[in-house]
Amino acid sequence: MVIASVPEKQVKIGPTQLLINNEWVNSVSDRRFETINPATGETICEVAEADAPDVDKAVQAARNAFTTGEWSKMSATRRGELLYKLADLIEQNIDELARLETLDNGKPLSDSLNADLRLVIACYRYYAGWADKVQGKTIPINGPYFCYTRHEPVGVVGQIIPWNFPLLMQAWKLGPALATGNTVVMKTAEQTPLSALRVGELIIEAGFPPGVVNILSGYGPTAGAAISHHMDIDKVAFTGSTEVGHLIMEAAAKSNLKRVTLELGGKSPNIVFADADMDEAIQGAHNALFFNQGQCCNAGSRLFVEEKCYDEFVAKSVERAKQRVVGNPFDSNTQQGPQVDKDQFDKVMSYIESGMREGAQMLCGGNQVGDRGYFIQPTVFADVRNDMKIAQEEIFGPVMSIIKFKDIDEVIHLANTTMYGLAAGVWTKDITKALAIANNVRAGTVWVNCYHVFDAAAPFGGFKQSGMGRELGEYCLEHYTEIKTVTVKL
Ligand code: TXE
Repeated sequence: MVIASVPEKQVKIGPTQLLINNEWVNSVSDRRFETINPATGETICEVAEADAPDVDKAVQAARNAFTTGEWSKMSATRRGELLYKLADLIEQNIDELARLETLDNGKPLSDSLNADLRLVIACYRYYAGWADKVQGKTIPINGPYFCYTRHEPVGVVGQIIPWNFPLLMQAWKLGPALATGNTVVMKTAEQTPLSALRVGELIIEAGFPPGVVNILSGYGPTAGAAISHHMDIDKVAFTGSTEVGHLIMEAAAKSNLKRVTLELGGKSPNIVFADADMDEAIQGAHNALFFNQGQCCNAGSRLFVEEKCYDEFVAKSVERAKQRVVGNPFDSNTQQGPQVDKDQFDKVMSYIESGMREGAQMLCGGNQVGDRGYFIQPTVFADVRNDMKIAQEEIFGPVMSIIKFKDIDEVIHLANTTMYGLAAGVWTKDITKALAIANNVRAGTVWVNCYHVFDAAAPFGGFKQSGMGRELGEYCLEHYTEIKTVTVKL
């Protein structure tokens, strides 16, 4: 493990104000807050801080665009063209956006470029293609009537996104909302406001009319809560913690019954049988947990390993974790950057202490790397029990928890003993075992002999307290449309 020094890189900082009605404005209060480089702990710049009055302004702009503006009159084909244009502009600025993402979030530049940005561009293109293919049905009802359905946009959509994949979460939310004709008030995460604002500039450049996309930087309990409680927002789409997911639903229930979709936390089982290709399973389990500094809602954070291969698997996984290159996210050989902020760093360190207290065996890692920024050593715990805190709560950091199991019935039971149900993985050469896991584990996604495979066309979302509704794919469109039944007497 190597920690390089963290030289400051020249990264072009884009806009720092709020985007409302295609104009860059200060917040009503004129307040600003700092965004921090997690690799150094130093301030990058200040951005305008939105609160309830700014949300009101943005909602008004979005409502106007929805009901009376150019957007409501625009053809579906043209909406699709604008999304294609946005994807092209992002592609033309891919290096700049990747650098900005790495600066604000801390993820390795190679990941920003090759994972996040590639998926962002593909997502906008995928939904651009859907824009003129969302259609209703004709229904043969009884009597002298002609009956058909229209799939209409829900209206003004509030979107609240997290910091772990800032640009990708923006794309997952904007793509389907805009393809189906909604207008948007988006609040980005307070840790990572910069890249989404730069995309705001590209949205204007692409030619989206005023008010269609409004982007606010700000905090959750203020600007975020103003969105979830707003009486003139028709739907809220949220990605973040399960705790806040509960608050969002409560706010929707107490305000105007706005539609709610939630993509929340996870504690996903990743199951390795002794008949798996061991090298692939070890590398796959390593990526499943450590990718993105462990800050993935779908991380393979409960690693179940069959008794027969347990000792070999643990020893090799520890060796693999020790080789992981932690350091300056702008270095091309870096595999792991810092955690996103001090709060997340402290949270992860407290789970490491909890694992040791509860008697799990820490085989490597456990400490901070270097003395500035929020870097944590890749950490592996073995002999974890499924009822320990580190196996039940979302750590969201580079901490692998390995649990031994005897047979398939036991592992299915253990895998389902969690309040979450976001994703799962299974590694085996036996198709019967693989499908038994796929059918019986209660999770929205199951990966067989792979992990973290995402595609804009494949739906993603959670069972149980991991969320409601699905993002991506055709399935997502239904959450952004209302169905209207029209009956005509003949
Ligand atoms: O999440 P929050 P935090 C999990 C992960 C992480 C933990 C806490 O375990 O360690 O959550 O992270 C906005 N009303 N995930 O504190 O607070 C907030 O401003 C409306 C999993 O960052 O849920 C941000 O924009 N909005 C996850 C967004 O919610 C509110 C990704 C997420 O922040 C709000 C991130 C409120 N009252 C964290 N309070 C995933 N599913 O991928 C906060 N927000």
